[in-house]
Amino acid sequence: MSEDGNKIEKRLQNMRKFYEKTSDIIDNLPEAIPNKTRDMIKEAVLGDKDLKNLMDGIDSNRPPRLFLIGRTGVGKSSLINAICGAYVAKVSDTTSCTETAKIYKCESEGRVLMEVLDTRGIAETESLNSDMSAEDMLIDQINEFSPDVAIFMLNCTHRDDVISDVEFLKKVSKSYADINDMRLPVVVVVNKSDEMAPSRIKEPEQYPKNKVEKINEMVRFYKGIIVKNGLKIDDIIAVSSLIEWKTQDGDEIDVEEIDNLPQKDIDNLQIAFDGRYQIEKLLDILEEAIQDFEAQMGLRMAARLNEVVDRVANHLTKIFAAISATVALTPIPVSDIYILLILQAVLVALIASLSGRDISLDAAREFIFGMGGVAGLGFLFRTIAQQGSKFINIIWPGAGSAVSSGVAALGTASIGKAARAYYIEGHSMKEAKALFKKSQDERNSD
Ligand SMILES: Nc1nc2c(ncn2[C@@H]2O[C@H](COP(=O)(O)OP(=O)(O)OP(=O)(O)O)[C@@H](O)[C@H]2O)c(=O)[nH]1
Ligand SMILES: [Mg+2]
Repeated sequence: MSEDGNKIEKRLQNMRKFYEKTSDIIDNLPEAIPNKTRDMIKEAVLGDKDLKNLMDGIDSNRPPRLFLIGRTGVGKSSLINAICGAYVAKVSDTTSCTETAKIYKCESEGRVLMEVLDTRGIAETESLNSDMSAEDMLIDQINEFSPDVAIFMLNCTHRDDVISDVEFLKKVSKSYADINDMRLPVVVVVNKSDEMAPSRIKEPEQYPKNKVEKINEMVRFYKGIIVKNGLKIDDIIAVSSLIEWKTQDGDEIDVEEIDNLPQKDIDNLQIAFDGRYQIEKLLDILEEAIQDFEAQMGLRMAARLNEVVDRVANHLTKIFAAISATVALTPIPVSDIYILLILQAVLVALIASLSGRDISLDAAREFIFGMGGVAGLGFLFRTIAQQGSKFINIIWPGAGSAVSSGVAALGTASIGKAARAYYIEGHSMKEAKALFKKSQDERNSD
């Protein structure tokens, strides 16, 4: 398990190293590439804000500390899984465990993704414990935990009594502000949106209008009470944390049974049905609410780790397709096809770096020729550049004597997709080639 964790860490580090080297790599490209094009590549790759944020996050992040408050069964544990996109293991911290408040670390693939203080709220606390100081004890515990954000969870389908928790959160906020000299960010999450009628419709994209309206009405209802009672919140949002899980063998598993599975199966759980609604939007809200940069990055990494590599590969492909299009804006003569091939080779090398491999531009170029069924002969590359001719049609069908913007972009996008399939998803060369061809054909048939 921790080995996998290290592997991910290593891949991310590798990618970051490659990213940092991008500038040098571009400077060292063959002279045929005009300076203007070099600058364009640099600007597109290094100037991209999303990409830069991701890269920064790799190095400077810590697990965010979330303070969850909500009634039993409202879906606090499910929300953590929904945010992480994985079934996370809870590793209990022995320092602080009372009946109503638990602190634990959430781990996946050997990484601590976040730290959670999980409480059922003051109403349940009081019912369990008539001691008047229960509330103060809980507040002390919260301050000791020092959360980056508080998440107040409510149920979308029945109107809980929220006032006692609102009053409690006001006290927590006040004492947090006194101690930390800053406001405790509070985000209200109205969970189980999928259960709003018609509850049989669980696919978020298919929620009918009346369902969405009823969900929004519930949000307004809760917001009204919270605001009226004077609790300052950062935002309120309705979500569904619904995920159904299956084992690697494809067996669907009831959530209640998961903890009885062998650890190996738990580590390898996959999503059988994804009913998550507005979780991405919640993530944006949480990222905004959290003030500490490293915790913000930690949340981003926790939530998006599984998708990070894929997202970056997609992103790079888009960036390079756009550059190819710009390069070919004035249809480029066949002799300049060389520039496009180099651009694509850089893209392939970057994508390969995401898989943990360092490949040379030569190897990347061979991969590109492999897509066209051309043997990996180095001299062909130059021959193509010099002679144009029939080879061009293998890489950019219908290119003729010049490459248009659209054709260049498509060629690069298709190469990116194939490289992702081969280097990241571990498909065979043959499968990558089929994907490349399919991507090319889709456009040609438009
Ligand atoms: N349909 C639906 N079910 C959900 C959702 N979120 C959670 N559940 C289910 O609700 C039940 C309780 O969820 P948990 O995540 O365990 O709730 P909890 O708040 O952690 O509960 P405690 O740990 O007991 O305080 C489980 O059966 C979940 O599968 C949701 O958004 N939609
Ligand atoms: Mg729970």
